[in-house]
Amino acid sequence: MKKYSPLLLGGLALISVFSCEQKVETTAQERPNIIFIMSDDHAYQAISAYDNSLIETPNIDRIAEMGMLFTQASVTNSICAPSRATILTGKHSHLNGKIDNLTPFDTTNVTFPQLFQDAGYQTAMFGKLHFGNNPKGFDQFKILPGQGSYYNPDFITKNEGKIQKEGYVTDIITDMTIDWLDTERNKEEPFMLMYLHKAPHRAWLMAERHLEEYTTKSFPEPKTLFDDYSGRTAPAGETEMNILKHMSWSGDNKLSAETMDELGLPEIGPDKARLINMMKRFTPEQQASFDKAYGPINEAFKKAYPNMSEEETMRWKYNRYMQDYLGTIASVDENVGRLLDYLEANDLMENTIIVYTSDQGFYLGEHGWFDKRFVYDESFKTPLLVAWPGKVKAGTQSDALVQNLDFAQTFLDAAGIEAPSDMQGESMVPLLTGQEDQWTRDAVYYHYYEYPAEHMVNRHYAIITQDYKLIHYYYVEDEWELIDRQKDPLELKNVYEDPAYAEIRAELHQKLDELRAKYKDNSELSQGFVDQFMEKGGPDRTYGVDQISKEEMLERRRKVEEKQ
Ligand code: SGN
Ligand code: CA
Repeated sequence: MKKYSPLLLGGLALISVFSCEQKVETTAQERPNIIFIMSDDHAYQAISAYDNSLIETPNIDRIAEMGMLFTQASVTNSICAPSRATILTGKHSHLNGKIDNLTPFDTTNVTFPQLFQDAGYQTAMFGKLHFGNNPKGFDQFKILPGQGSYYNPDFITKNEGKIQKEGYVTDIITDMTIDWLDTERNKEEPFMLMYLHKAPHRAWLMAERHLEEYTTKSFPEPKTLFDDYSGRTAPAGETEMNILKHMSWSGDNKLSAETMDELGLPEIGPDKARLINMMKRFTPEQQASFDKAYGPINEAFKKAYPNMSEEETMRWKYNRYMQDYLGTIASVDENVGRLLDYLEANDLMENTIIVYTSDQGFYLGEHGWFDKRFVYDESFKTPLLVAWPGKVKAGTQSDALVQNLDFAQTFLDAAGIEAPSDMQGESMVPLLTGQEDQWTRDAVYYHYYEYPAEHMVNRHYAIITQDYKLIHYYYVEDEWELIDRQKDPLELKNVYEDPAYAEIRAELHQKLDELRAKYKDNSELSQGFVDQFMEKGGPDRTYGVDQISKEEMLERRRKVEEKQ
């Protein structure tokens, strides 16, 4: 018989006591700290706790090892600032008003950090917010202006105005975060800390120390890299995020203007300017590191390109993309490790909820794409790993349909702070503490608005259950899609018109109507936003890389209106 040490038995007893705990009781003294770690555009396919075929992320994985991994976490609107607004307000985009990256955040919204501050928590935010205005409810913040820069970035700070820091953004944000924990906060009081990375956002500039390793690696391709979009309605094929057609040669794939000229490569968007602008921020040393890594890539491509087929070019661009994208994640993982080490060394693990997530998922070549926006899994879903030692059982997994909409109420619940009644999410605390039976949600709602705009992903809303997605593309299309998530996990086939699905289709339509009513979304509100979009365009504006004129856009819109 195996012998267990008294220490291990003690540990097991503790785990079982915690796992059958009925309710999370929080008193003033034991109010948990919260560390919300969020990166920007981090696909779950690039976290080894989910899938290790692309990269090992041992430090991010530590959070899942200590706690719970969510396999069906998703966002309500797969784009940066709207996701952040939903996280902070606990409301869908149409109610908090931040439907896209273009409209400013309405600062009269109540956000959960304000409620934490009012309740006596210390609050701080470091990194990317992307709101165009400063966050409310923070004792301290140092945020990147807009998208921010990878190298030698500027920060907008609460107390020192605008500052510039030399170095790599992921390292700097971590230094600021650890510094606040170590020297600035009052160690007697609980805290709520938001640690928000810019990486791995486009255009994927990795830290100098990762260049050599990552620019020479090869990565496996997804099954749908050469998707021809034939199984779905028009929007999938009309979008401008195909790696072959829309990923820029210079800004994204790091070919120089000289290489492009020599090969006669046509610019995709403001192509050459992208790389030139990014490099303007480099110190001479940083520039030299980049030249050393990307010089040979340019030379090899110059030789190979004249004999490359379209298929080979797609493969080359995909691998180049993965090298840079994953290279930036290497630094996120290292820095998350630094923070976790700090927490361990300073007895901060015990009463702290640690969340790792992303503002949305990302396509890593699935459907031939980069970017996000669609409700298809890789961008609709987002990574979510939660540790709360003592409260969340280590190494557990949940397949519940949780969303970024739920964070505000989850944190408020865990801290024993009352949530405003108009927040629309649900607390995940029962799921985290082993009371799944209290979680009854069987469907979530999605609504994406940013169109016409970069990448040209049409507006759509959807209901998503464990088994199906029912999607409505509206505005310049009027198309329905039904995806069978169990039979068609790669999401290649629209079965909306298939008679075998007539019953489920009717059921989902009804459920979708109910969800739209529950969350108070209605076409009138969306219509107002649509009109604002068109007004912003101006008479001569064209949209997207493929240059669709405003007239053409209005014509598409008119056709849909006529049909209705
Ligand atoms: C930039 C990127 C886009 C990206 C948006 C939104 N273009 O505009 O590819 O979709 O941000 O991203 S870039 O050429 O400037 O890199 S988000 O994460 O902020 O929503
Ligand atoms: Ca993002």
